[in-house]
Amino acid sequence: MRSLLAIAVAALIALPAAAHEYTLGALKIAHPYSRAMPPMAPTTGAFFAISNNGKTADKLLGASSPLAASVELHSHQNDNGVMRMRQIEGGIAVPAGATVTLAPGGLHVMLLGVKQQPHAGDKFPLTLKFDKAGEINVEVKVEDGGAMPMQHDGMKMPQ
Ligand SMILES: [Cu+2]
Repeated sequence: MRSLLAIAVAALIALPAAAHEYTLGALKIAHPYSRAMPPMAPTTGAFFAISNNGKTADKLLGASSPLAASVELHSHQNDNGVMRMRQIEGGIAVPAGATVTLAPGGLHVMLLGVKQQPHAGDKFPLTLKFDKAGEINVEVKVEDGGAMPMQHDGMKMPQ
């Protein structure tokens, strides 16, 4: 009993230390994370915030990861009450002085054809490609987020 409690407390202490960030030119990429998914799920999402501290607008053009066959930039749109994911054409704009947040239910990086679902506590590499700032490799931390399955191509989100 006592040891179980100790493990639980240790897990709680370990979680908040997860914040991590990266700098690429005028861009700051804060806390890339993902949510643990069921083992057989073919997709997962990656989320982070991009701050542009420069004087020129930039754009997230795309991403890649050895974890997935392909990676797309997606948005969620409310289409007559049904949340649908759409691929964003032309990239995600990051205006000068702005912070753009990718989060579950909104803008996200979608990993398709995931070779092996990572578990909570795992990390996986993700390369982000920006129009002006170039490329950066970040580590995505997988969190236990009560995994809401991310569905694709106009499928209904479970309510
Ligand atoms: Cu998506």
